[in-house]
Amino acid sequence: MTVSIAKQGRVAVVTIDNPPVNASSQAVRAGLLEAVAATEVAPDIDAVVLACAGRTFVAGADVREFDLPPVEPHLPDVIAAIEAASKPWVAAIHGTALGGGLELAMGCHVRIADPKARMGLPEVTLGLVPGAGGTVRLPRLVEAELALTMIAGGKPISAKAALEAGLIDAIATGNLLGEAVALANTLDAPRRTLENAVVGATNPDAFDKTASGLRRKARGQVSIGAAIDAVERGLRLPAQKALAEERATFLALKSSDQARALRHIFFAERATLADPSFKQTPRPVTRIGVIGGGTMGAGIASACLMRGFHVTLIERDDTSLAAGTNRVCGTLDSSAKRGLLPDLDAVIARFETATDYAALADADLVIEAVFEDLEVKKQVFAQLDAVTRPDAILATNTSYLDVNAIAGVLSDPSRAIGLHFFSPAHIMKLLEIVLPDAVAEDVIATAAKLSKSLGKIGVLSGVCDGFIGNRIMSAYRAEADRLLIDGATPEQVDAAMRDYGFPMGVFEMQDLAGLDIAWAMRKRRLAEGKISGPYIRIADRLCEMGRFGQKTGAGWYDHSDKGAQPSELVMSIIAEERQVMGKADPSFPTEHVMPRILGAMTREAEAVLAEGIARSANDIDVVMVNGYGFPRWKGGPMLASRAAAD
Ligand code: 3H9
Repeated sequence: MTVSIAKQGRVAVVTIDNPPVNASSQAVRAGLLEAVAATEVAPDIDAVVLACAGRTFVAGADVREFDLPPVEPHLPDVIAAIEAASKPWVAAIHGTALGGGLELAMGCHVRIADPKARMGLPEVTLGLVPGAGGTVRLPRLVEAELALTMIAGGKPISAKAALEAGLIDAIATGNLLGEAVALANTLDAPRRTLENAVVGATNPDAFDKTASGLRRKARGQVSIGAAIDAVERGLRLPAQKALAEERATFLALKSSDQARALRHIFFAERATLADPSFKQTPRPVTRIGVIGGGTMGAGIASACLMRGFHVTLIERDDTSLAAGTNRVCGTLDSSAKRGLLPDLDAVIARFETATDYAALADADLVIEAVFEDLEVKKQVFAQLDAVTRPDAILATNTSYLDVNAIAGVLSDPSRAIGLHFFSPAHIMKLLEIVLPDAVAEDVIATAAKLSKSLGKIGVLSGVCDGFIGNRIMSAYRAEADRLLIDGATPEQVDAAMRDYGFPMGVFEMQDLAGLDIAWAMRKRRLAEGKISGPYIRIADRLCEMGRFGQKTGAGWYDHSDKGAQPSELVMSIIAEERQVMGKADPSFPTEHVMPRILGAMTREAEAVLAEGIARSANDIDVVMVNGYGFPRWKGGPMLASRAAAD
């Protein structure tokens, strides 16, 4: 039974059992409505506890139903029936009460939660606003600014924060269900959230500031603005009117392109490693070695430490080791200050450092993050071959180089794999898992499990120059250079990309990341004869002048305390290169920029797919959204190009 009723004394315990996350599907909604009817007329029942089986309270509406015609009963009606019940309902919350799940809990008359429970209204992340009363009931329980950050920011809060804010009434100290039943026994009458006055804003200026900050951050994502408007209506309008308007906004957004795109990414992210052929038993991993304490290595070490692994960081000498150790400790410290690491000492206790590879003798997995040079990486792997256990997995964090060549130096290449992290590695969600020809299946399974343990989204990629993401990025970067030759300016290209929804444009991105890395790559590819077609020298000329971007104060733009400014020098170099290439027209229609950038992206993505480097178009979308700033609400380049073709 999806919804069952049991009796504990004079309390009915209504349990939802709808794995995996107790989504409020049609069967759940119908079952709940029946439970309201049954408990209302049962003479031996005085109160009701609403609980969930399995790992969580209701984690929201069933997102899979959003592409189907709506089927009654609708969630707002179910919640209204619970709220109107004559007997008190107590929500017993464990795991995550999200979206429709939290709305259901707010329709109950009292809420008690497990100390580890989290609660939120993440509908904006799916291109929606809450559609079952969330924007009307939450401001009747908590202060307005908190309601705004939860609804328009989509941020869940802890049980402790929920108790302090007034969202829940109690935190269980032992058995959640037992304490919920005990609480239900003490209640005389329902306490209906909708009958509360709105709590209002403690600090109206802070509310306005948060709202305008969220609108700025939205960058074209419609649901965020709609959520702010809905909260403002929830605060201002009579409850029933605000409920009707919220529902209308929810239904309009549900069928919007942005919501469809966000659902596409939601499910695509969860399917990247679903291939059953990789479900071999993973090798156990507790001890991880990281070679290289630069930005990337230190980030990887921090990411592993923060997720409970024992880490040994290796550097070539004491000075570099001290610098790498400082980087790791700095990251851990700032994470602890933000409340992300409750026990910093325990994390530091799992951190060791050494200059001798012998310290890796008992490592289960070693990730190298040394200088991006094939010979250097091969040497590192040869040294690792000598000191590590024969079953230890050896991973390279290269972002472009040939993982087959690196694996080839091992006596057993089946234990080599690519783990391409994105910087900052302790924050960025994407992990490209690069599969060399000889890799063992249980090594792939181990990498897949590791990515989950690190809280990352792992995507499998074949070996090629740049794997899925960097290869596509190189293609649209080259197109951006062609746009300059055809008359566009860097500011024009960057502004068009920002307007489309990228956090920054391709030239701004290069200035942030440093132009030197791509320069080294281009030199290598030129030497290998891998660059075809007319070669545009603008970026090379900037690098030859030491203009490597923000870190040198100049790149595509001039950088100072005032921020990035267009550079006359760069414009004169562009003009010269235009002449070299026989193009003289220094103007370009802005509306042609994005179709050209997107066209280059999707052409390369199609090639990556056709060559079997990516396993699916969905994986490409996940990579570009999570690693390269492609606007999530456009669903990634493959979905966007399909939508443009329709
Ligand atoms: C909403 O509620 C609208 C209302 O306001 C109004 C209604 C009228 N539906 O993430 P996981 C599946 S909007 C369907 O790997 P975790 C997921 O696809 C909704 N399926 O687990 C996966 O399936 P599979 C607001 C869902 O432990 C499996 O469950 N709610 C849903 O890492 C496990 O998922 C949200 O936005 C769903 N709602 O994390 C919450 N949720 O195994 C969305 C999950 O076949 N969910 N699945 O690949 C989450 O944030 C996480 O899933 C959660 C668990 C934190 C709950």
